[in-house]
Amino acid sequence: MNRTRTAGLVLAVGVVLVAGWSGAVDGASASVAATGTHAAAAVKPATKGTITIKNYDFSGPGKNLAPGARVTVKNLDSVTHTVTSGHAFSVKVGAHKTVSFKAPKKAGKYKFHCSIHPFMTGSLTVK
Ligand SMILES: [Cu+2]
Repeated sequence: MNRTRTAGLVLAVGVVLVAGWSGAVDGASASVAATGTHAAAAVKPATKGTITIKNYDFSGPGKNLAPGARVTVKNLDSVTHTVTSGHAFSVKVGAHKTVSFKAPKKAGKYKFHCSIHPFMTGSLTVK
């Protein structure tokens, strides 16, 4: 009887190990949600990001930025644009030019727009 119980335990440990290899490090009891949390924690805020301007439209940075991260702005248009977020940051980018600025040090979501073409909007998140 003892032998059967031991065999069962070994089997259970084996299942835990297999679960560990598939990413659920907390063992067999780890839920799908816990795996998701682990995946999110693995994505660290980036120390640099890029905002691309094309056809009067912002794209990027597309990921969370670390405080003070270097943000590169590429303007592919033939006109000047700005990347402006109130007092947090504002840079002017000439036609076909690339500039960079430092993301704010304070965590938060910063909406920005082009002060020349206010319909152009985007956002970046500092985490
Ligand atoms: Cu513009």
